[in-house]
Amino acid sequence: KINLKIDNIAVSINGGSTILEAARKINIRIPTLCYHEDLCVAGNCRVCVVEQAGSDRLLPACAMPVSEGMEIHTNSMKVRNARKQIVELLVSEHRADCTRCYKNGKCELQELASEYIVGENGFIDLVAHKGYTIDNFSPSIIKDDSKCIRCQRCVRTCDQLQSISALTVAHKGEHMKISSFFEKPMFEVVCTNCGQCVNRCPTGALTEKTYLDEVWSSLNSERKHVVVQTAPAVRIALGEALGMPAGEIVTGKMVSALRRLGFSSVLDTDFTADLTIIEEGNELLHRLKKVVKDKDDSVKLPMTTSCSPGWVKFIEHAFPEYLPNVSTAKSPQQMFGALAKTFYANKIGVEPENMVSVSIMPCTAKKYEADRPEMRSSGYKDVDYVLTTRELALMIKQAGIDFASLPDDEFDSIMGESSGAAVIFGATGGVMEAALRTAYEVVTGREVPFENLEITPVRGMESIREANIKIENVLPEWDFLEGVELKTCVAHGLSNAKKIMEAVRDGKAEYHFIEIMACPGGCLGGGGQPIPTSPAIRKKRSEAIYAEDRHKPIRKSHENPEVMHLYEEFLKEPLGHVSHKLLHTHYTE
Ligand code: HC1
Repeated sequence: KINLKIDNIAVSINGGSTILEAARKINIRIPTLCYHEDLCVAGNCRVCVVEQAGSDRLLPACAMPVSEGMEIHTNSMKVRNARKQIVELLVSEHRADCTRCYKNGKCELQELASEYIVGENGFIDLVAHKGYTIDNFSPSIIKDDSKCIRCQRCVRTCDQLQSISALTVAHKGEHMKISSFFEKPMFEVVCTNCGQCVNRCPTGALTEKTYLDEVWSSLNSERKHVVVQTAPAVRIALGEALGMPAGEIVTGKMVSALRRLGFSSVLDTDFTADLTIIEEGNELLHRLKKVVKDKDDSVKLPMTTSCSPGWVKFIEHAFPEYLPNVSTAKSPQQMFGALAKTFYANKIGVEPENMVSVSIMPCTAKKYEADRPEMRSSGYKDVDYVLTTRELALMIKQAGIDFASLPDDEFDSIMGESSGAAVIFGATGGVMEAALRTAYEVVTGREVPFENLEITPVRGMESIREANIKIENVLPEWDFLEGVELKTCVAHGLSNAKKIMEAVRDGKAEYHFIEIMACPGGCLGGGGQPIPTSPAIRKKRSEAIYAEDRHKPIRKSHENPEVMHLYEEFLKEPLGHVSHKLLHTHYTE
């Protein structure tokens, strides 16, 4: 342990910790901008400077390790003056038309500018003297260079967490900027639209593309029947953007709010998450049969999940030779969209052209997914508009709804029922766990013992997790699986996905089934979730997801009565003709 004093308060902390970590331990707040808990330290913005007794130098608290006997002052005149100058300089390089900015009120630079009373200052307005670009070609992300303070959180996110490097640093000195390959629009480079950069950008330089106006105008159109679906991970994070603590489950209030906003049918992506398990689980069993029993080498294993659109885009770019390994099952969002404008529209007597399908997602890549040409199997755009959790919170605020005092409501029926297995889709490992709960029962004909329902080896925040499951005592039709050890793997964050795929490619890992989610923590840490999304917040959201599963009366996808009804009445059988038309697709390089 290292002992030091910060603002005359004694603190003891492990060696190797930084001054910032020591200060946080004793609840002293040091402002930061380039620092982010998920990323390696850059120490380039200097907003976190502190003074060390006996030294003339100011030290960056985020980058400076503690040492024995150190005496640090975080609030001396010298520190305050330096910070104020740094913030003034950053503001002078930033197009500070805050009232017209999407991040107004949620911008970290704006908060510091207000804290340090940065009004008129001695620096010239550099933005006014520079050209800048606003790239809004992507269906998911807007990049506005005039708002960028070059902290490089986005660059480190894209490189370290996601292994993409769609965003890089270009030029030097005052010309330095955050750029893309050959300064092309984000839409034309390898960006997966995951939005992790958006979630970490301290200003309005990277924001989601919003479709709020389009959704409001649909809601105000008398001719339109507006159907909304809500992703598993929205219900455990939406409250954060509306003043509630992290980890609060707000499913019922969210449903109430959506009704008050005027959505005609309030339905659940969790319903199609259950459906995905049936379709994708059957696809896995079908592939196992072809490979293990029929020795058909045209069928590929390991099979990977396909519900995370950032992951699908990643594999298209980085490992196109493995596209046949991606499950053909569409994501729950897109299965929902395809069913909404066919099965559901028919059920409620609405012409599909008069239906508007909106989804509320924790994810910016879902906006891109909905725009993909493959996603029009109803004959229309299956999902018209995708809003993030943050955008829904904004709608609720705009409508003047006091969210905390809303009563708990239930989803509408037909496509609103779901199991606990569907809810856990929102956490890394959840799709795998949900699939295993169902596969066990299908293959053995026996119920999963209650004490084994929670498959803990695939849970948690470890970046890559494996679980090998010996298949025993199977039903006669699955005899080729008797004694097979099913090898599964779960990874979250695209840098971990890359490691897994390299291991598979190099013959260093043999799996049957791999779950990959593009975002750290899975969808609960999605790019469209409330900001901030820190490791501690992801943990709380994850606990909430598993609590929601525990409270559900049905915890296995194949026991969802509305899904069973859908098969009886419409789909007839898993992987059948209708499923192939509406619920499956193939991805291309
Ligand atoms: Fe996800 Fe999914 S879990 S991809 O993370 O399979 O976004 O929440 O909606 O589609 O169900 C996201 C979440 C989400 C889909 C489901």
